[in-house]
Amino acid sequence: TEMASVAQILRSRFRGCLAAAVAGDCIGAEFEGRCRPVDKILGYVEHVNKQRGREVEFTDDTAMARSVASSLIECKGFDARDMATRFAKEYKRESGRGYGGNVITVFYRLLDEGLQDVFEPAREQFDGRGSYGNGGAMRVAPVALYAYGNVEKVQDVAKQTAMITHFNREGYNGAILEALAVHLALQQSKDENLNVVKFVDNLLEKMRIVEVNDAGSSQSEGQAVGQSEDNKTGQSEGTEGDQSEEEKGSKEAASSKEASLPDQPYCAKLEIMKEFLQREKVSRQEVQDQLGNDIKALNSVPAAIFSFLHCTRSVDDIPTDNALERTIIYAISLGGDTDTIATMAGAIAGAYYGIEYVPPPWMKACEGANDAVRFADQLYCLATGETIEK
Ligand code: F2R
Ligand code: MG
Ligand code: MG
Ligand code: MG
Repeated sequence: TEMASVAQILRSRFRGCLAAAVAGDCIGAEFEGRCRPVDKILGYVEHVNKQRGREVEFTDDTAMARSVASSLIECKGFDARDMATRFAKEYKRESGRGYGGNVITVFYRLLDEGLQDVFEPAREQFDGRGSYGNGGAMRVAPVALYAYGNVEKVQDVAKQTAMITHFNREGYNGAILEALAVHLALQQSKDENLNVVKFVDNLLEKMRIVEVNDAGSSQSEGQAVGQSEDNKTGQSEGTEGDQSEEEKGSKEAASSKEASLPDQPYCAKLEIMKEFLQREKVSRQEVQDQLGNDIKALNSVPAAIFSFLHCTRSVDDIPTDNALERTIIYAISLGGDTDTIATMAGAIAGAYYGIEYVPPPWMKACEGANDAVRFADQLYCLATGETIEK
């Protein structure tokens, strides 16, 4: 029936999202911190495709995404303490997955059973500024699946899950943006060509509100502030200053057409992205220079979203008809934090194209790809209330 096929398509997209995220991490990890010509990446992909039995291993990106997914599934919702414990225990179990240099000090503190406030270790990172790394964004895809259909919930839970380790506004806002991109990809009809400019406009509309709302905090000056309105954790930092003054400033910022750094850094990058997408040609150098390709959330989430949108069309030096495969190869070809940019681009592309686009040899070669399908099915049941017939 028609209903069944709508459900099947959505389920395929849930699976595609988490499986392509795993593939992006596994394949991208080979190139992390490096910038290699596309030929080398294509050669490596061929090697992965021929892999017999031996797995291409996932890194911290997938390890943490698995904790996000399993926590949401086991708790049937977001429980900060449970998720924090899973992150820390997983790190203790396999500490060699290539974790960020500072986040591991958060894990050690989270293992302390006497810890009262699970957000405290992250808040105290970098003298109270919090981490601006992309660790909150790289693992957020399961949140967009769990909160499917409720954009407020997507944003709120994305922020909370990120804040367990990343209390800096660039860190958690990157997670919100990545989750919104996955959310939006899931909603797009595939009956017509994707309107990539409209896609960015949709993200801009949401991120404008997100960034204006915490631009009033003094966090960019080094003060960790920021809790979502209806958080369950109870603690608040209390923003200083006159509320109405702040609101006035926010309104002015919202109405100004130019997104100005540093108050709306993600909006500024989305504006650049929109300009790139309207052009006939964009060089990798320009993308690296203007959107970034490093370990900061601000310098990797935009690159991932751009990779997805750019690769809805053919790319000269990537000779594949499979747009999901093209997205992951292109994301890796940007260099820098390749596993993380490719995992985030993969999550968005998978949510749009579905599991059918994830090459079967990748499903075989990439460690954890089949687990991802299982997590996706469980999140699908949780999000829709449906049961899956085996
Ligand atoms: N760690 C890596 N890659 C490097 C090593 C890989 C491996 N060992 C190998 O060589 O094969 N990748 C993974 O880390 C990224 C996610 O990191 P996350 O979770 O955000 O970590 P952290 O420690 O919070 O932040 C990362 C670094 O950013 C700098 N930083 C963050 N906030 C800062 C602030 N407020 N002030 C100054 N510096 C700040 C620090 O240097 C942090 O160590 C992903 O790429 C994942 O794949
Ligand atoms: Mg990694
Ligand atoms: Mg991390
Ligand atoms: Mg990385």
